[in-house]
Amino acid sequence: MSEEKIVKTLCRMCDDHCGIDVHVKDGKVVKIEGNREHEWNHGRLCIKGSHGVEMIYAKDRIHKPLKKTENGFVEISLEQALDEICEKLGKIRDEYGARSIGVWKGEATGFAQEEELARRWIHALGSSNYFSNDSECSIARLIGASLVYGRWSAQPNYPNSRCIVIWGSNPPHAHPNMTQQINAAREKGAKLIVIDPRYSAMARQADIYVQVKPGSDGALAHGIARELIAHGWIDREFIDNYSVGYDKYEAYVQKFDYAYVSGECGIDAAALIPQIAAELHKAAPRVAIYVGNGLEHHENGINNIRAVFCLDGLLGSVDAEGGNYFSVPSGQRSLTIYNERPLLEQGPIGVDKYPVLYDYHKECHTMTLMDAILSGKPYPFKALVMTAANPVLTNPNTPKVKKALASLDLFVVRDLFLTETAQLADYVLPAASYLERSELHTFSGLQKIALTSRVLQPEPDVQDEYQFFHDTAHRLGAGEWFPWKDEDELNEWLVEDCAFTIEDLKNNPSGYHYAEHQFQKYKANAAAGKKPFNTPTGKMEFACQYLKDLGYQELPEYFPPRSNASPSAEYPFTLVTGARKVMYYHGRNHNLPGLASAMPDPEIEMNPQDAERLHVASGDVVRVTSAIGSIEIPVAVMQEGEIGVGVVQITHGWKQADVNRITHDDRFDPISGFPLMKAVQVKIEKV
Ligand SMILES: Nc1nc2c(c(=O)[nH]1)N[C@H]1C(S)=C(S)[C@@H](COP(=O)(O)OP(=O)(O)OC[C@H]3O[C@@H](n4cnc5c(=O)[nH]c(N)nc54)[C@H](O)[C@@H]3O)O[C@H]1N2
Ligand SMILES: Nc1nc2c(c(=O)[nH]1)N[C@H]1C(S)=C(S)[C@@H](COP(=O)(O)OP(=O)(O)OC[C@H]3O[C@@H](n4cnc5c(=O)[nH]c(N)nc54)[C@H](O)[C@@H]3O)O[C@H]1N2
Ligand code: SF4
Ligand SMILES: [Mo]
Repeated sequence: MSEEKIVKTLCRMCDDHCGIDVHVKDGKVVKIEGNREHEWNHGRLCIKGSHGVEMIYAKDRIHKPLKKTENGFVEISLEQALDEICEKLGKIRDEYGARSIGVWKGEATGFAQEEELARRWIHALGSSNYFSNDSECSIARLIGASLVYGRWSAQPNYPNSRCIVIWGSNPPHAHPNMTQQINAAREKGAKLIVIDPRYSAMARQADIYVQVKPGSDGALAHGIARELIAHGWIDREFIDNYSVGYDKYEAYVQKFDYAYVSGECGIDAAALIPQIAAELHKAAPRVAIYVGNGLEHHENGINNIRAVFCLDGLLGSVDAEGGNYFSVPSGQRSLTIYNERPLLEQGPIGVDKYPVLYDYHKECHTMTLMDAILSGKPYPFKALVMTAANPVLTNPNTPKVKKALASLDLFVVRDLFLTETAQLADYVLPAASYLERSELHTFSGLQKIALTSRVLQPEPDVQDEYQFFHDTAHRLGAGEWFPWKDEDELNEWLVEDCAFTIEDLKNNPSGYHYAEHQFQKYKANAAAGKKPFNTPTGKMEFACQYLKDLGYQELPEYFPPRSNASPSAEYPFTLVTGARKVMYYHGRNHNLPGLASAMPDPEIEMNPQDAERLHVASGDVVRVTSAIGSIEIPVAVMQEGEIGVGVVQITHGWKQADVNRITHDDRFDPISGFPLMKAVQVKIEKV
């Protein structure tokens, strides 16, 4: 019997990346605890983090490559699987061209080097068709921030904030460490404003809670802007020197008086807006506004998000201490090869419909892909390699997703489990979990970087992301792009231009602090003769010529959501989907009893007045129908005020009541291409 040892690394049961102490005995993980020395989580873990052990050793984990035959899946060797997959990919490439092949990265491996590896791989093979969960995850708000102030990922600087606005996000369920930072700031006196159609866990702690109708956030943002402007509570110095389009914007927001905002948002704007504006003014520029998924999954998503980010400009909180901070990058090298091989001439799927998504994120559009597979237009799309995703449960219009993926000539899925999506694959490859890989992670808000430890060696047929892309690229004649022997060599290369080394990272398993915070860098940029902001004009853009040139609105114009503009007699309820539950992660963890036992059944959250009208009580089953389809699901009647009248909520990821069977893959935000998932018009009947 060997001694129990502790290996410090990061949790990746969610994207929060908490510092963890992994207890290992006789080559097995026996326990996962929080790392108390880690500045991010200070030893805290959520329920998913400690259950990492259960996932790693789950009974249904796949250990061998699976090949689909007439008699179902059979186990084959890794060598055979890779040889056969590459032979088929090669043939498809010869027959239909490289662009008939694509790669798709899901949420489970992260947004840094694993994402870039997938991008590199597909471009190395000569195709530009890179897809990911990002077509419906957080990218809309990042594009929104980029359009307004040229910054991909602004980080609310909560520790120094005096007023925090959580807009369409529920950190206690979705972002545990952000919640701790918010709590700490509140202990120092910061005010909290929460804007959400549900009285969420975060809303319960708010000084001001605004129960908006889904999709009406742009109207509220403009109403707040109008109030700030009317009082002169705006940062004139910032606006005059560092922004464009202010006058047009000021004229536009005048329409958003209390009456209009009250009608659109379903709130008492005359009471709430003066309160909100006064709090923002008292705290400015130390106002940290965080936008979540709640604003993204709408047909008017980007413009509503732009409307919110314009408030940062009015308040001068852009890149300010306690405001929305632009963190300093670590200098890590990029793996993408867009400069070397742009491949734009190939017509990446969806680029014609959603040029902004491609321009800002080089992302093809997953929902357009389903149509392309099924129709063969604009060109035949035949083979897809997918890693760390489960779109059968996570993309809208499940029946179409299944039909499309099942009709591919070659579909390869890398996962830990035989998911609903993997079941459609021709080959399923067992993937290394986060404890079986080593990769870099940047905590941008803290300006720290860490190298994760390969706590366990993967089993012989289980590959990490790099090894898979390396081995297949070499078989397909693209080995020159994957010269590194393994992940460790790759990690060395990634930090070669940095002011620190891999040794520094190994010596600092709780994170290496690579830079001090620098606020309001636009001033230093201007003084040095550089563009203050990374936008086309170099300024913060209340009005955006780039969007105008593409035929979109120059100003962040508000368009009422369909549920306001054209209420439907047939589908009278507004369905919000995807509100996070602590124990689940999209389609994940439903197979882990330790987590699933905490919430075994799906539910539709409903206001008591609606429940009474429908003659249903908690536990009764209802049929929920949209223009796309129907599902049946038990009711959970909320307390009065916990959710608006006429609004219902269903969390995605449940195969027995998969809400994405009824979400739309035909209604999108025209700028980002994000699907309508948060104001779906539905009817509800008792079963
Ligand atoms: N436990 C757990 N944590 C997760 C995830 C998970 O699946 N499980 N997923 C992770 C991922 S990939 C992401 S992108 C993040 C998302 O993180 P968040 O954006 O924080 O997601 P939610 O917790 O669903 O919070 C969204 C909130 O928006 C509200 N909302 C819905 N529609 C509207 C609207 O029209 N206007 C406004 N103002 N609010 C609205 C919902 O009621 C909900 O409370 O969470 C991450 N964290
Ligand atoms: N209706 C509705 N639908 C939504 C949303 C919503 O709010 N409403 N939210 C959307 C959002 S924000 C997102 S991000 C997407 C997420 O969409 P997906 O990325 O498709 O979601 P997951 O279910 O998390 O799929 C991750 C898969 O990776 C596997 N996995 C776990 N660890 C590893 C690993 O280390 N390596 C590999 N290779 N695989 C691993 C898991 O078993 C799981 O099957 O869902 C979207 N879908
Ligand atoms: S919040 Fe939970 S799941 Fe996410 S990294 Fe931390 S411990 Fe892991
Ligand atoms: Mo996401």
